[in-house]
Order: sequence, then structure tokens, then C-alpha cells
Amino acid sequence: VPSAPIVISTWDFGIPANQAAWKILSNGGRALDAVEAGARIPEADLNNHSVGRAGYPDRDGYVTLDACIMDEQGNCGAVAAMENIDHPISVARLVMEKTPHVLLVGAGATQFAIENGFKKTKLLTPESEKAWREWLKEAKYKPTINVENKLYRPDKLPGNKFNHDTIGMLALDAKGNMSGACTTSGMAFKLHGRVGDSPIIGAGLYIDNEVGGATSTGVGEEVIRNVGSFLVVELMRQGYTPEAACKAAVQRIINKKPDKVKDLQVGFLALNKKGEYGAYAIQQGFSFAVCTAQKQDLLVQSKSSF
Ligand code: SD4
Repeated sequence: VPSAPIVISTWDFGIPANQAAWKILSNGGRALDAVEAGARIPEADLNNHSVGRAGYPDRDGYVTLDACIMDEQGNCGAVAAMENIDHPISVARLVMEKTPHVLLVGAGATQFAIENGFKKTKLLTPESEKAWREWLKEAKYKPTINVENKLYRPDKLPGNKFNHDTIGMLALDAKGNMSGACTTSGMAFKLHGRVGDSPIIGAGLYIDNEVGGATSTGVGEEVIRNVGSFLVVELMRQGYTPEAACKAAVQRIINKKPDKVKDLQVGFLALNKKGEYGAYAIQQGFSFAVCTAQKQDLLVQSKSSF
């Protein structure tokens, strides 16, 4: 069992994110600072079309971002459907630290960010615009399984270029405190105004410093319906291992939609207070990155139901 500090993240692009978080954790820094610094890496990565700048737009061509953050005291902050600001995770942290609120959305979130020194930034890149225009030819909304990795490493995993995803990060610092972050551009070509699970506390992310934390990736609607990350943490509270808790939450989704799950991907990732981690997904192909003192670039394939 790896001990603290430890940071884990969804998908292959979690490796560089973890390494940024590790710089903070390995110097005795706070988990909250680590997950914010880590989440900013894919947000700024123009090769990542599922998070931050260069994320794929919605049906109408707008890039709208969702993010949330939660600390060891249960403080949390989030932004949803925010446009023109390139680091939603840092805005979410400011919502947490500077306002009496938890969640700001849309134009109000952008206004708050600008008032706090963020620059208005064009998020749609020529490449993402091109993908959107290609999508418009058929304009069929169909989430693609494991598209996060297909988009991040198209050379290694050729496949459907459309749709996209999220980074969820969980960190336990040397003091034994846990924080988490989740940031995304949401499902590609969603309806304008659609918000997924990623900025919803309890759905896309949940932290309870007495128990552990969980985060999710995949089709957010299914995660919201089942309050997925909260469910995983509550199962760990009952004594489930991280992997068993993630598996039970996945099973809950499957049980409610047995006919639909063949075309659906949802993955959960969890970390408990002892530094034990685990994941589970509906479909094969969900990977997660683990970073500890022993190894900073471990990539693990999650077990899955199918
Ligand atoms: C969402 N779950 O918007 C998020 C994004 C995603 O893996 O695709 N996550 O539904």
C-alpha cells in the first residue's frame, strides 16, 4: 500500500497532471494546491480536446467549461457552463475561497473570473472549430466510449475523433489531508447550456477527509442520476475498498439501465485515507495515473464490467 503523499488522476493525461501536483506534494505542500496545479496542466494543453482551452465546443460552437474543487474541510467551489476563461479550476477555487457560494454558472462565472483578474481568452482553437464543422455535417450527438484517450493519443488509439472528457484528481498530502479537483469541457457537441457531473459536488467529485475521495468520468448524466462520487465515498465509509466501492457504484448505473449500458462509459476513481486507491468502469479502456514517492508515472488500466 503506497502511503501519503499520493495523487491519482483519470486517463493517460493524468500523468503530466500528477507530476505537476507532485512538485507540491513532495515538498510537503497542501493537497488542495496540488490538485489545482495538476488540473491546470490539461486545461492548458492544446492537444487535449476534453479539458480547458481547445476543448470541443457545444452544438452551437461555444466552448463551455465545468470544474469543481473540494478540500479537506469540506469546503467546495465550482463553475459551470463558463465561457472565455481558460483555467476554470482556479476560478472554482476562488468561488470557494472568496464567496459565500458554491457554484457560479455561465455569464456570471465569467464576470466573477474577470473581476478577479482572469483574462478573457478565446477557447475555441482552429482545430476544434474544424472538428465541430465536420460534426455539423451530420450533427448527431453520440458520446464515444473512452474518447478521452482517443483524443489525447490519436496516434496510438485511432478511432472516432469526436466527443471528449475530463480530468478528475484526488490527492492525499503528507499531513494526511485530502483534496480533489475535476475539470472538463464536457461532452462534445452537447446542447448549449448543458452541464455535466464534473462541476456537481457529490456527482463528479466528493471528498470526506475522514474517509476518502472519489471522482468520475464518462457520461455525466448517469453519474448525476446516481450521485456517483458521493456514493463511492459512502461505500468506502461502510468498509468497501476503493475498487469495490467504485464497482458497486458502476453496478448501480448498470442495474438501472441494463439495456443501454453497452453504449455507455462511466468510470469512477477513488482514494481512501490510507492511500489505497482503486477504480472501476462500465467498459474496458478506462485508464488512470498514479503518482507516489516510488513512481511518478504509473498508468493503470481499470477493471470493468464489460
Ligand atoms: C461530462 N463527465 O460532462 C463529464 C465529462 C466527461 O468524462 O465526459 N467526463 O459528462
